[in-house]
Amino acid sequence: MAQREVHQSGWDSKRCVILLGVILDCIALSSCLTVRQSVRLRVGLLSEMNASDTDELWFPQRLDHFNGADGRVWKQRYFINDTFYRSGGPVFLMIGGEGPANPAWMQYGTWLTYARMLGAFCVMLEHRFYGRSHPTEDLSTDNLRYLSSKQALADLAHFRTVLADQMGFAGNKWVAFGGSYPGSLAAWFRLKYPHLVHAAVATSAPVHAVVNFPEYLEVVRQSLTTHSPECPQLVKKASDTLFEKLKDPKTYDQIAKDFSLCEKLQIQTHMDLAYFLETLAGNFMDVVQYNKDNRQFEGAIGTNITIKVLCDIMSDPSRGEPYDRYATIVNLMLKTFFLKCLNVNYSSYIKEMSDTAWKGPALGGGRQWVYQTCTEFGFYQSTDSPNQPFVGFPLPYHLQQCSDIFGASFNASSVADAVQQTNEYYGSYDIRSSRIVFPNGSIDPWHALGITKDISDDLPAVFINGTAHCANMYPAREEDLPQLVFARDHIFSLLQKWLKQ
Ligand SMILES: *[C@@H]1O[C@H](CO)[C@@H](O)[C@H](O)[C@H]1NC(C)=O
Ligand SMILES: *[C@@H]1O[C@H](CO)[C@@H](O)[C@H](O)[C@H]1NC(C)=O
Ligand SMILES: *[C@@H]1O[C@H](CO)[C@@H](O)[C@H](O)[C@H]1NC(C)=O
Ligand SMILES: *[C@@H]1O[C@H](CO)[C@@H](O)[C@H](O)[C@H]1NC(C)=O
Ligand SMILES: *[C@@H]1O[C@H](CO)[C@@H](O)[C@H](O)[C@H]1NC(C)=O
Ligand SMILES: *[C@@H]1O[C@H](CO)[C@@H](O)[C@H](O)[C@H]1NC(C)=O
Ligand SMILES: CC(=O)N[C@H]1CO[C@H](CO)[C@@H](O)[C@@H]1O
Repeated sequence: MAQREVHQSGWDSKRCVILLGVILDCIALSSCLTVRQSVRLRVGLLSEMNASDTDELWFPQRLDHFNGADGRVWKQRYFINDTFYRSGGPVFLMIGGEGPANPAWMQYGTWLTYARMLGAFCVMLEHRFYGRSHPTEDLSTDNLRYLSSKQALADLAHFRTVLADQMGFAGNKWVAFGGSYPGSLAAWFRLKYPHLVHAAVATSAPVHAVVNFPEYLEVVRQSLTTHSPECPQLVKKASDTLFEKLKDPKTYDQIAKDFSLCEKLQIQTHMDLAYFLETLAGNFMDVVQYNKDNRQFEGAIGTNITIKVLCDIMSDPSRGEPYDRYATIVNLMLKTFFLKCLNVNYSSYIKEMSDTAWKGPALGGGRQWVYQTCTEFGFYQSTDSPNQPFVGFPLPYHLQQCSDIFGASFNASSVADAVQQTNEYYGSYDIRSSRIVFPNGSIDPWHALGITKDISDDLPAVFINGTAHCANMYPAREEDLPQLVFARDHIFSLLQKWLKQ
């Protein structure tokens, strides 16, 4: 969910070739942080530049699974690792999400530990429209009609069926894995295609679609209090002070200097204002969402910036007023991500998001993911709750982006209808299935839309006190919290039990 990040406009850098995006995904690769509106999506380029030792393979898929008269096909990317496979063992299917599928997951990650112990064959399928899986010649709004979770599940079903035939895995038990949006897909794959998948591990999965998601920032506040009760209060003071200053254009030159903006600050519309404020809040959103996650193997940078680092700065009186400390954090993030300056130009953001070329900013998946939020999920992380420290990016700001990027027919009412339809189709929290486990981390803002209580013995939640987004999927390390170690072991014992059923 995730997704934050990225955006070329937000962060001007040579290193961050991609950007723009929102973050959600746990298995995409993040090479730099950016900031975005709705959801945070993880994006990465390193996977494109350094595709690792795992070979790319290609699978033919139909463009439209729901129209038998449309015979158009395209090629979907996937990866396999058969190192641990023992005859008759299970097949583990890692589901790709809203960013390029990162082949590093074919070599690292807790699922491979499980695979070693259970003799599993491992395969990862990239999500249509992300990474190198290009169903259409470009990303025009018209072509994006073939981008949806339903089509993605149908891709998985067809892939699973054909691969099972070709490789002799029809009698083996298949297990779906995914984190964040792909975690939801893992649960939904089991739900909608129970004959094809025996069990699922749906990590940090937001199963409830919702237009307005103010709870995200409430959890950010709560997670900052794990440092100290003052931390979110100081953040609030800083963002309130900035908001006041922004009422007077005479302050703009100083603000541009304090926050190392790339251009003169110009606030002509409420969208410009909201975009600037959201970009700054995004630092906190990203850091909280991935706090201490063991992501270096993916090529992630800045993983040493944690809640503690940000809150230590916010609480340090030697760094001036809270407003100055807030600016210090922006400068720290710029330095960490090798960026010269902060770009907060809303029009240039919209321009990038409107680029329909595969080679453009869309490489990271930002345009595609925003399309999915506008047509399926919402998930808009607004400041509409009073119980959170940020100000200035309410729901209408997020909805306006759907129209600004995709056209006037993508508006508040179409998004509301789409979100309702998603919940009708998948059942939201009311999942009727079996053998799905739902791990959730208390620090992760996405848990607010996840399954956090056992639905039944066969649909258990696994609560991990003190961890962030998808922590249980990353490789184990020495300093892991005992409850994280326990959660990994517990998920393993569930898999062991379910594979005997
Ligand atoms: C991938 O990156 C690693 C470390 O950054 C480097 O050692 C390796 O040579 C790169 N591989 C390719 C194929 O570029
Ligand atoms: C499969 O995983 C093992 C264990 O991490 C790794 O050593 C091996 O290189 C991987 N193979 C491929 C083809 O990715
Ligand atoms: C994070 O790591 C980078 C690279 O190792 C280092 O330059 C930087 O000082 C570290 N930042 C913090 C806050 O620890
Ligand atoms: C913002 O970007 C737009 C389009 O890229 C450009 O025309 C405009 O001059 C920029 N605004 C500022 C303040 O630089
Ligand atoms: C919103 O979009 C729908 C089509 O998606 C259209 O029928 C409706 O008129 C639009 N509403 C407004 C206020 O533009
Ligand atoms: C989570 O851990 C914190 C601190 O370690 C503790 O205060 C809190 O009670 C725990 N919460 C739950 C639900 O176990
Ligand atoms: C933060 C949060 O919502 N955690 C929940 C995760 O799931 C467990 C059930 O296993 C709940 O008790 C937690 O409250």
